[in-house]
Amino acid sequence: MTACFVGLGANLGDSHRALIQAAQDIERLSATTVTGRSSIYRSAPMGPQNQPDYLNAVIAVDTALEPLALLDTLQFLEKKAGRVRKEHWGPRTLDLDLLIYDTVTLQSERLTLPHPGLIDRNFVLRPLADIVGEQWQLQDGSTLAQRLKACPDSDLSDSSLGWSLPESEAMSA
Ligand code: A4P
Ligand code: MG
Repeated sequence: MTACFVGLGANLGDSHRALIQAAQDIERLSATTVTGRSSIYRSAPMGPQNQPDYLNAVIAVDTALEPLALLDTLQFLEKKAGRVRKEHWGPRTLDLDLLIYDTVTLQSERLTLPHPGLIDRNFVLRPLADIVGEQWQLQDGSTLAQRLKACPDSDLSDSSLGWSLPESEAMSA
């Protein structure tokens, strides 16, 4: 099994439900376990500003899937959530980024590891730090604390939303 981190983002439709569903779907994959979940954050959009705020989170995953097979699966789950690729950095029902796959570094047409956006996005670094702690080191030796300090200061707050739907909503699902 290999330790990975997956970034979740959504800002169209029922984003909270989309994040919960994605984490559940990943947990149900064969030879794959979700071992940690960050808080769920609300963040101002990076990129085009004429789109709603995002919900962002990170989950830790142990998997036997190879990197490209995991990416295929994440993209399948994005599609299942109704994701349509239109505008770069545009609004989306679900975005699943493979942030880190153990110590693998890779630069291919389909997959870059670690994810290139990891180091300068507080909506990725903050939730990752929830799981591994701020002193955790990235592959270049820098800590999450250092990266967070150097990160452009964009609006980010804990949404106080949990990883299960409120009972009333769950019953109507
Ligand atoms: N790809 C390469 N490496 C990876 C990887 N490690 N994980 C390729 C996932 N995908 C990877 O991604 C384009 C291609 O990247 C994929 O086909 C895959 O093969 P995409 O998700 O289809 O396109 P995109 O999302 O428009 O572009 P990009 O550059 O991936 O954007 P990001 O990095 O996903 O960012 N603002 C806030 N507040 N919160 C957000 O979560 N997200 C984005 C999108 C914009 N603004 C945001 C947020
Ligand atoms: Mg993406």
